[in-house]
Amino acid sequence: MTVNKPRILVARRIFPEVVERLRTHFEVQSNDEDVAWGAAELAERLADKDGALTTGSQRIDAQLLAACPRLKIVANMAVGYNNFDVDAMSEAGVVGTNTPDVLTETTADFGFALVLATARRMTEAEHYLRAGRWQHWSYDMFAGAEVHGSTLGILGMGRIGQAIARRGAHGFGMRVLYHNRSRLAPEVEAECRAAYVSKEDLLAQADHLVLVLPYTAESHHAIGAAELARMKPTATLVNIARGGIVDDAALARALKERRIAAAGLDVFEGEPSVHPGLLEVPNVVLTPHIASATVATRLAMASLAADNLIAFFKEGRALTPVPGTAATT
Ligand code: 8YV
Repeated sequence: MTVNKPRILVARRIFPEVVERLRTHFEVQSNDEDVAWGAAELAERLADKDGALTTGSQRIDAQLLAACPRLKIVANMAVGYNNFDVDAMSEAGVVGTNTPDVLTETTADFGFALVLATARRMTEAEHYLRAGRWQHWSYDMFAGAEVHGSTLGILGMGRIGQAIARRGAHGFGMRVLYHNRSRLAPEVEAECRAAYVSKEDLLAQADHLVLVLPYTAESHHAIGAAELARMKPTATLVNIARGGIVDDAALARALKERRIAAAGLDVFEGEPSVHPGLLEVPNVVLTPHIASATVATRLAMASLAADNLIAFFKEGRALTPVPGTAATT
């Protein structure tokens, strides 16, 4: 008797060795050309599948789930899962998984790199040099803000926020302040050398503010014109969380009018489009959503997503289920 293997859709191009491993367990259809499928095409391709490996750009909602009656699990190759409608997935009995832990330190490295690049005006200075405009030394050429010994503010103190706090406190002698939905246990605060403050105090006191909170209805535009107005005119803002947490139009205005000194952004509202106002101002470092992008970490993320599919279908239990979705078959 031949037993049919579960059918899996790999919705974006990923490491071929991970796809090969999936093929030893499943019947796999993979998006090797990496075409950006729209919602209708994704639904069509998922209609006869039992599981999917997605990235943060495929929306899994009630409409899609209604068209995919066999679907039991969606394994996101991302720690963020704002592309999941968790209630709709739970209603449909579909498990969602994400990739926590494996990207924490790499993403924190990048967050810190953006703090440094933004405060020290590194890309602005490089553009100047490449344009052949460097004629002589001058005392205030690209003079930026101090990082060591300054106050680091962190909004969203999960695993990545804590890893950034440790870098700031232990590596750069910074005073670390944070705000989070819930306050951390005293021993975690002590280890991160981080003090809990209100959001208002965080905005007012941070010299460098880093956003690392998940994107939800509550965190939409958590940083808008009013919040930017509370920040120091010398402060910098770094967003490695999600587009939509910052009101990009308000930020572009604040940067243009120098109401804050500079920003470093890895994520954007409506990405891959970038607000035109952000492209016009010099005092912003812009990167295309690459905070987790080292070869080793991206491989670990893809492997964990694949492991979730394998554990779910072989052992009946996903490894890293998203809270609110069912963990088991
Ligand atoms: C991903 C991310 O590269 O893990 C996340 O939440 O934002 C990034 O690491 C991106 O979401 C693609 O899956």
